[in-house]
Amino acid sequence: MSDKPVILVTRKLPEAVEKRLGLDYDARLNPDDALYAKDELIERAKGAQGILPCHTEHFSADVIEQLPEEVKIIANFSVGYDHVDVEAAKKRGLVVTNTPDVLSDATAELTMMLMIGAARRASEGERLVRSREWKDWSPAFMVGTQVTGKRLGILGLGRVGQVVAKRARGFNMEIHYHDFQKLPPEVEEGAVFYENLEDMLPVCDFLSIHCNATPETTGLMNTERFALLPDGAIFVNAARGAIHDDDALIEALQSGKLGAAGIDAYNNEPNIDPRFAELPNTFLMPHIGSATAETRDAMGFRALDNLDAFFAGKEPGDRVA
Ligand code: 8YV
Repeated sequence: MSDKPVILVTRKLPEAVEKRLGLDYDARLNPDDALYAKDELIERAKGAQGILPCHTEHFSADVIEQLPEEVKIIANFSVGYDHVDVEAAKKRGLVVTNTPDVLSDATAELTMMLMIGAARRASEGERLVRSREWKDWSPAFMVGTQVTGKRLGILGLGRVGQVVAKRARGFNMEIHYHDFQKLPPEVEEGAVFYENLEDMLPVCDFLSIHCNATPETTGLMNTERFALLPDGAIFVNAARGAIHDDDALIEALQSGKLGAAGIDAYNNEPNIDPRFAELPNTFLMPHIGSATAETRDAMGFRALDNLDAFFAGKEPGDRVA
């Protein structure tokens, strides 16, 4: 028997990550990438000192309570950790870590794609070409909204939000933001701060969500707040679906209050509200913000750095509980 710590890895990870994992740990891998339901997750955790999960595994208070005693750390392969009940973990003395920084570029890239794809009617255009239904061209054909020079509101100017602001400046966008507090000038780089979200919404030609999903931010974008946006505004969410209320968002898209939406993060993934797919003015991606080969390797290595620190008796760099 090996004396290496046993780590339950819930999903198939990049090859280089699994290779490094195998050097220092007794890794229980998931080569078929099967999705473990609650009971299976708890069962498979027996004898493991650590778990390396993705956001697809839910560590509710109930699951945490039933985890075997020997499990000491949950080293997430994700920056978001809304799938873990952090208070329940703290209560049990479980260490929880995440993978910040390494996915900011990839997620900001996808955000720009959502913004441009929604504004320039990418879904409609692609469908026309692929279905061979494209028959004609005219000056009025597939006219969208210009991104260049518009006002972009960023809800949460954190790691990802800051990279989005930089990329958007490349399109001469004017950056506005709402966060818990005003950030230092070197971070703001000229962005305009709003203490109240409600004061920012009327100036957002585009609104992009980059805050964490917490009880305070859940359902933040509701009917009243969508109504405060300029008519025809474009809504982008590559963070978490929990931040927007599905009914409110769909109604705003149906009524034309919103011109379009670019979405990568939904409520109830992957069984999302079917109305999103029926709307012509949505540009939809399946939660792939961090899905680049470079970033997925970096996320895995970051999770391993956290495990290494923990099992060396040190404080993991990205401890959130
Ligand atoms: C990941 C994400 O794909 O890191 C996050 O919080 O939302 C995604 O980019 C996913 O969470 C991996 O577990």
